[in-house]
Formats: sequence, C-alpha cells, structure tokens
Amino acid sequence: MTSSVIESRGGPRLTEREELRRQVSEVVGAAPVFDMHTHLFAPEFGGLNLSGIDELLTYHYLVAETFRSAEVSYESFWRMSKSEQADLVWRTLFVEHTPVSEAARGVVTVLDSFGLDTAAEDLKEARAFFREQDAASHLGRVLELAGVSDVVMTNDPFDAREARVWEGDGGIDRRFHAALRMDGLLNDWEGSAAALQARGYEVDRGVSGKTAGEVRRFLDVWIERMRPLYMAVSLPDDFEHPAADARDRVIREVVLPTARAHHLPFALMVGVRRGVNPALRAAGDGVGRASVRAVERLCAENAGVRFLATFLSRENQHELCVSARKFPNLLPFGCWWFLNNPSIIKEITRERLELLGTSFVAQHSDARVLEQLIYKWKHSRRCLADVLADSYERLLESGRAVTRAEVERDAARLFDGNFRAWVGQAPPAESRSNR
Ligand code: FIX
Ligand code: ZN
Repeated sequence: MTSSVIESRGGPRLTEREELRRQVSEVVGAAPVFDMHTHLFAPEFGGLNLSGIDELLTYHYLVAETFRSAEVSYESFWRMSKSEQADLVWRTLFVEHTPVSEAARGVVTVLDSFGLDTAAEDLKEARAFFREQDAASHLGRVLELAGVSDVVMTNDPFDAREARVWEGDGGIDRRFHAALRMDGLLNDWEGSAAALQARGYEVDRGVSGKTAGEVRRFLDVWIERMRPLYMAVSLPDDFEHPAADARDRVIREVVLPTARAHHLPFALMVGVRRGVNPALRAAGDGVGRASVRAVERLCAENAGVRFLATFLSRENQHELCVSARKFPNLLPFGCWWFLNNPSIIKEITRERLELLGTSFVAQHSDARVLEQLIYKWKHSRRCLADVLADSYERLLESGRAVTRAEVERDAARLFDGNFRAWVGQAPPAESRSNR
C-alpha cells in the first residue's frame, strides 16, 4: 500500500490527488464503450461502410472548415472527385494552416495512432497504408484502438441499399446493432406517405383513416427485421409538442404506440436547422435553441415510454439536466455534433455530473467514417477523465475518498451500463459473471 491510499472494504481509497488523477485517467482510458449513436455500418452493408484517408478528410465537418480558408467555389469543389477534394482539404487545413480545430486534430490523432506522418506534404503514405489493410482485421484493430465493444448504426427503413441486406438471409456482425431512424416519417411525411403507398400500404397525406395502423404495420415489419435497440429522430429547433402537424400525429398515433408495444425507447435529437447553407450540402446544417418543454411534455404524457434525448444547442443543456431530474423516463445522452469539442464536452459533462450524478450517457461518437472512432473516443475519454477526476477531488475535499472499484463502476455506467439498461441489453459476459 502506498501513502496515497487507505485500505477499505471496497479496495484502497485514493486519498492523494496525483494518484487519484492517474488512476481515473487509466480507468476511463480503458473502459469499454457501447457507442450508442453512429452512422457506421456492419461489414455486411458493403459499400455503405466508409473508411480511409479520403473519407476522413471529406467528413462534412472538415468540408465546412475548408471553405473558410480555401479559394474555391462551391461548384468547383463539388465537381472534384473525392480524392481531389481530400487533397484540397489536406493542403488547406493541414499544410497551409495548423490543424487545431477539433475535427482536424481528429485526423491527426488517427494518423498518429497508425504511426503515419501527421505533417506530410501529401497523402501518398496515408493512402498506401489504408489501401493495404484487410477490411476485417482493420475493423477489429480500430475497435480495439478505440476501446469500443458495440456500435449502434443509424438505419433508414426507406433506404434501398440497406433493405437489400436486411431482407437477405445472412445475419449481421454481432458487434453492430440497429437503430430505427424515423426522420423520413417524422420530417418528410408527404414523401414517406408516397413511398408507403408505392409499397402497398393504405396511407393518406392527412394521416387519417387507416393511416396510423398501416404505418405501424410497416414499422412492425422493420422492427422484426432489424431488431433495433431504439427508434430515433433528429428534430428541428422549432419542434413543438403538442402541435397541429402531421409529425405530431405520427408521433402520437404511430411512434409512441410502437414504442409501447415493442418496449423500444424513442431517441430525440433536437435542435438541428437543416440546410442553413444548402450549397454546402451535408456540411450546410446549423443549430438553433430548441424547446426542452416539448420533450418534457412527451415524457410527462408517456410515463411508460423511455426517452433518450440530446440537444444540439449549448443553451439547452442545463434545462435538459433539470428535466431529467423530473422525469425518470428521460435519459440525456452525448455531446452532439457542434458540441463535440473538448471545452463544451467538459462543460456539459460537469453540469450533468453535478445535477444527475452518473445517471446519463456520457458520449456517443456520431462517427461516419470507421477510423473516426479512434479520435472521437480518445478525445472524449480525456475530457471525461478530467471532469470525473475534478468531481472526485471535490468529494475528497468534502471528506470522502473514492476507490478504484468505484471509479470503474462510474466509468462503466457512463460509457456502457446506463445505455444497456435503458435498451434492455444484458451486460457483457465478463461483468455478468463478476456480479
Ligand atoms: O442527425 C444526425 O444523426 C446527425 O448526427 C447527422 O445528421 C450529422 O450530419 C452528423 O454527422 C453529426 O455529427
Ligand atoms: Zn448522427
């Protein structure tokens, strides 16, 4: 036993600041992650899988940043091939400027983790490296480097490329799980109604008559096929509930009954302003402060439904914590998109720990390109370790020192356990046998 610890029944208590911080960093650095929201796909989805340096550099976060510094018109950028775009992004953000933004630093973290030159003049070495990788072992290596045990995809029941896999005979890689995305139904009801009619469902634009039952029948089929862990939707900053629109009717008459019937949580991702600058395409979405009350009302009216919620605006974060204190059927998750920056992750996580203890999901990656898992989780782990260590230090000042076992329990809850419990997934075999 060192002088920095005192034995207790739960293991040594960490009474010395430096040792405490060292152990927190070690535990948080190694805790397995259940990545509850990504845009990645299981290997069986073939071409939908994005990987490699060209995909990393043409991530929409970096495309938006490139337009701020490169002398290029939207038209000529979109006319370029993917590798020409990647070359331009690299030259602009990594050679001509210093890659200090979070998304640019992320690429540096990825290159560094594979031992590649992070300050190269061009992409020759990186391209050769990714070309040589065997897809299956590369996937295993990335998950290992990121410390991710499980990945939740974003699955669109209207996407024909996905449908071919779901409708096929083979299973999918067990490390990947489905999430049934409802954006089509809830953000483009007219388009979805037409698509459903084309598939033989008796629906109408006014969401009347047989419509709700027919859409539920459609969802039942997809739930049977995908076995999703939850249903999810991204919502605009002006989302309201109740509201006199098709979206609200579909939520009340289709989504909530489906959630009850299948015991499926409903994830709300609120505050995106799609197409603020359409010329930027996928990079053109913005953010707006949204109504947390709309989510509160959904939670209050549907006590039997479990909701997951994340808001895109920094200004909504405190209110979300307060709502979660009022509604045990509300689980806040992640630091989404424009919030996924160390300064804001730390602020939000501190706020959540102070108001909710460890009863939230600390982070999701939102990765679109496989190797992003490495940087997103490495950077987020660093933030969580700092913030948790600060909390434990304050606890120490108040008279209670934590044990390493308690730190492990907290990290496991924040990265894995809270989400697993919410979606009814059994804990991993190892921790089950430890109980
Ligand atoms: O709606 C979403 O799931 C968003 O995360 C994406 O649409 C967004 O483009 C993104 O990649 C953010 O990280
Ligand atoms: Zn997303």
